[in-house]
Amino acid sequence: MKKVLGMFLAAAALGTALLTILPATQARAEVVLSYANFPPAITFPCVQMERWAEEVEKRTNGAVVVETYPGGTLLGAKDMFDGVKDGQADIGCTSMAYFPGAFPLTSVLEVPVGFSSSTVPSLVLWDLYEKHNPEAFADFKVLTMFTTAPSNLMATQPVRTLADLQGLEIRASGGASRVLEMLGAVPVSKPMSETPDALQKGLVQGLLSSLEVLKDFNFAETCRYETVTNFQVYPFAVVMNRDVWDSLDPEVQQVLEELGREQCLWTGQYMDEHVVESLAWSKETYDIEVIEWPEADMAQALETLSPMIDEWKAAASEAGLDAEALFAEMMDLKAKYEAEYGE
Ligand code: DTR
Repeated sequence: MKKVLGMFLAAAALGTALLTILPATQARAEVVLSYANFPPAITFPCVQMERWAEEVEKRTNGAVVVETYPGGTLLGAKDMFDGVKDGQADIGCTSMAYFPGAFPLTSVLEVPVGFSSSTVPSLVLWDLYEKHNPEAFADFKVLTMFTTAPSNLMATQPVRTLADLQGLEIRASGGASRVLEMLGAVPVSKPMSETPDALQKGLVQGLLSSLEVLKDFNFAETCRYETVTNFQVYPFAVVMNRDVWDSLDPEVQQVLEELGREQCLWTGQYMDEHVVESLAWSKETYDIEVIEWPEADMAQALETLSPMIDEWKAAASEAGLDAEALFAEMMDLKAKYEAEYGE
């Protein structure tokens, strides 16, 4: 990070008069922040990154410039936390689901409890984070959090019943891998960035994820059969190196603080709209088939998965958390936001 001058508010007050006197480069009192992301630029974690970068530049009147590195060009999914901690990037974005066991509190979002959007679980996650300030993030400044939309099955062959799922090799991560295992499939755990290759090589017959990837990764071409399961969501965190945060001017810090929840909501809403768009595009482009399981199969699947709640509680208790209270809090927040957003 390069920090030259922190008086962006003063610069803003001088406004266009200053800009007309100074050449553009001199008018930009700059802090340059590097922001690493793992999947391709077109995908939602990077779309939200660009939006955040733009907002920060705008709201600091150009005093802070964010250089974005999508596609793992600076850090990959699994190197993200270590890389940001070590200062290889100032900011990084990844899914906590790629780090099983590392985030005992926020992994509650990986339990399938029937979320039906990205907006609601994103807000639930942010509230839980803000209230409990989990120890797992002590080395970082958390800039925002959000989740995907619920996970559905995208497969190269139709999965019309629970029985059809038995023995299928399906790519997932974290809680989603556990879902597959419990339902009799064979989970192949990989971050999203390694999925196109796995599908292409036939190492897996599908994936369990949110449906916007049908379009963004062109998975609809290989996975023509989508089974609606609305299983768990994947929680994401955007973290900043602590020393970098401490070095920022209070005015800049305030801008970033104010963006935390707003960015979470923006991303949830973007994701929800994009899932709808992705399904329509996939239908039109590849004539995909959207499959719903018979009610009895869905009920059986949820029943089979119910021990995941206890598994999460046991792991969270072991980590010293009040698991019962946290789980209840998540469900209360879910109900509150579902009412607020009409779900
Ligand atoms: N569902 C998670 C996270 C995820 C969903 N969409 C994208 C796009 C790009 C990267 C990650 C994700 C997953 O399957 O990994």
